[in-house]
Amino acid sequence: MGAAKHLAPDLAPTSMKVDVAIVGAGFAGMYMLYRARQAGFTARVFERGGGVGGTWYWNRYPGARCDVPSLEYSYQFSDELQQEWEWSEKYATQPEILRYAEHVADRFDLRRDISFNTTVISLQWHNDAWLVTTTAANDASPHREHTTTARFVVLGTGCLSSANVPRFPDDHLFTGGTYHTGAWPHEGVDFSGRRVAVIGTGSSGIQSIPLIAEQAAHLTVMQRTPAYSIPARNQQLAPEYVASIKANYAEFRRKNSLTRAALGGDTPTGPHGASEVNEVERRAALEERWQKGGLLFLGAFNDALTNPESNRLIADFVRDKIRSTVRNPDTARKLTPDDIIGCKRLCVDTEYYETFNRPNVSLIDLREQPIERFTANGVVVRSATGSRSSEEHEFDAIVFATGFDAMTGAISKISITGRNGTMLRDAWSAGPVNYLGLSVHGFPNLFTITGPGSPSVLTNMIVSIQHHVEWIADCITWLKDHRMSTIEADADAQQRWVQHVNTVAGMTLYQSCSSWYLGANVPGKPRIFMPLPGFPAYAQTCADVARDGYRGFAVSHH
Ligand code: NA7
Repeated sequence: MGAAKHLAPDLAPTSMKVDVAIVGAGFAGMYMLYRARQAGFTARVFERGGGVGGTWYWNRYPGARCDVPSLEYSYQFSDELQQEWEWSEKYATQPEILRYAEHVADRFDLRRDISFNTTVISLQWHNDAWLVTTTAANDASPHREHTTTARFVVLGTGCLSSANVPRFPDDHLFTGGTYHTGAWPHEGVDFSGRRVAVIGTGSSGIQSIPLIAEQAAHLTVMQRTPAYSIPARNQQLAPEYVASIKANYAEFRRKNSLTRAALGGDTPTGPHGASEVNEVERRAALEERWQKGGLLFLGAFNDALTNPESNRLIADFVRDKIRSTVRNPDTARKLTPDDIIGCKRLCVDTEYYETFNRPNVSLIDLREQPIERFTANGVVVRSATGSRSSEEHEFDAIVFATGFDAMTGAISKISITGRNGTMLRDAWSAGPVNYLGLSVHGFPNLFTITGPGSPSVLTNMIVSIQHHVEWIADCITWLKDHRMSTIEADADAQQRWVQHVNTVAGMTLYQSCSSWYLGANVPGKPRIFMPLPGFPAYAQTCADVARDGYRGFAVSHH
């Protein structure tokens, strides 16, 4: 206080006190606010963006759409909400999901406890509370910082919210427009008549490429690794189907949450391994899933991600589909993946492979023709001929569909200092160690929603979010009821949990490729498999831990 008195009024920190500080107003932060209030806590949400929605606030690129069916990708905590909201399509578009998030914010009067355009820059554990330091983008002085004191901090920072923008030699020279799919201009981008490059062919590239191709004069796709993509078979939702789900929504949700990925309970994983059946049966099962469309394609057999031979048979089916769709054999060859299917997240598309049959679309395989440098007018890549020569491709705009510093990126942007001055970035220097994906030793009363070490991105995110928020709300209520002041993961329990996640991931084929699940897409990031496969077993463990008086946690009295 003494020091603050002498600062110019503009620089004086302002102070607020709440029970729970929540970082992020995406689906996680919004529901955490709702539950904290319901449990009688005061809470404040800090959100970098100008509105609610998180991922769906930022990812406004053409074609942005959820790859989990709308009737599942929605909250289930309020029956009135799930009954009254009308989804229009099997897979909702980004604008529709954003409208839903805004509807939830209004319906439950959430906005009054959310500070928008506000970035959390540091969290410091001090005198048994967290000091939350924030800056607000719309303050008169950009240096003005605010401090909030909170007993608990919940990070709802999102798994895919920190953009990965790779650097290339001379990239500052390019004079055309550059865009990252995860930070798309709100006013949209008109590509009509323009020569456009898209770098990256993960989900964001695969969703945007067909739509950009329809608009642009020419589209050049720059691909480092070909992805496996399954047709979405998106469609308007039939009112009778919606009515049949809504008539028994609770049962629909229950069935979904009993599956490994907490989705698709109506389309259970097949009872056999892909190598246990003959070729005719295998092709029939895969064709049926291909026609149905979507992520559940991989569930045709029960060993897609555990048996390399089965995985190869399934991958061969998709490789054949690519070759029979793409007319130019050289383009088809470049688009055909040769690694484990499902190792990187499967993509879901509408007319992706077909787009390469358009005369205004070309493909550069960056493994054969790496990017050498940017110029004022475009990008120089090595020539296809195999000689040492280079070729320049001119563009008016370059789209980076290059993904995210996943799962830990947004957390590591905040300077977090726990007990005894321990920095989270030091505790996580060899990878994001934690207990249950919810708590880190040395960081009392700090929770992560869908943190590394929990099923998160391997599941329907909203189910995982809802599960974590409810667990955290129950935990802090229990602390209050038992007059406890702090809770923190034990070092031993954390160690065992990290081993458990490694063991479970090690039983799968997930570790065989350079995916963002492993942190392998960001240069210098420690490689550790971050999500934990298997939602039902995980949810059971979390319930058991709570029932046993928060086994594996240290709790302290007032
Ligand atoms: P992804 O899935 O991480 O895809 C990023 C793409 O960008 C992928 O094809 C990468 O190739 C490519 N990439 C990344 N860095 C580079 C560099 N330096 N040069 C060339 N190409 C590069 O991100 P998305 O946004 O598409 O999807 C993220 C998730 O959102 C998705 O899984 C869904 O859950 C929704 P790579 O494969 O690394 O060789």
